[in-house]
Amino acid sequence: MQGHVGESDNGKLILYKAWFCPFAERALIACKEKSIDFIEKEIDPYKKTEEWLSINPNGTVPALTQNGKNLYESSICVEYINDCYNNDVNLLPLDPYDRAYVRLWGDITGKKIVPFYYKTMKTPEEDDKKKSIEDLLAGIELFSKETQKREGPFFMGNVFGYVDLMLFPFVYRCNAVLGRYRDFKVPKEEKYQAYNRWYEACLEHESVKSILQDQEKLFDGYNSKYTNPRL
Ligand SMILES: N[C@@H](CCC(=O)N[C@@H](CS)C(=O)NCC(=O)O)C(=O)O
Repeated sequence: MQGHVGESDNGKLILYKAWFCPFAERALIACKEKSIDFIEKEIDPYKKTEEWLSINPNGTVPALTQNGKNLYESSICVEYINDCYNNDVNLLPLDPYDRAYVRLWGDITGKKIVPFYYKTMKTPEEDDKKKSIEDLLAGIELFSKETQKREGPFFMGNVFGYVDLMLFPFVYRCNAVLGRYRDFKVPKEEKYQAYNRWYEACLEHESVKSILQDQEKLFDGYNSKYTNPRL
């Protein structure tokens, strides 16, 4: 269900998102995984209205409201959604070590992959571009090596969860945007094998499929923002 800022929630969770935002997709996938009846509010996070800033003082999506209380930051929203709803589906493992381990890898991929997606997209210099693609691939290789430790196809094995949803929206954009904008491609080499298998499995996973943006639409969005696609 789509709604507008300020609409009453009747106890339902309201998720503020923007169609182009991979951080918001983390929370959106969590809602779908948990089969929640929630309200989606599409907003422009860059318009810092008083009303929007009263929900999230940082003015970033995702943010959520439930029963008049607000939360923001994608990882916090995901954990809240996981803790509040449907205990039959656990996005984070129940075992304390495993729970800490997935948080650790959410953090590692957030530092070793996510920033290099943005850097590769934004950098105009040829040398910097080459270096940031190398850094991005090094992060993906690290993730691949760790994923390979289990049977797969997902990060923790057979069950889709926290690390998968924290990372996938960004690497999907690596293909959609960097693939065309920066000639970026993850090679079909042994060291990326677990990653490539993981990517295909996520792409076919129901909750992910239900929220994926069209790659052309994403590319057009970024293309108009960074006007020369071949910089
Ligand atoms: N650390 C935040 C980052 C969220 C974020 O940067 N979202 C972008 C859209 S993709 C945004 O809302 N930008 C608005 C702004 O920076 O003013 C999170 O994990 O939720």
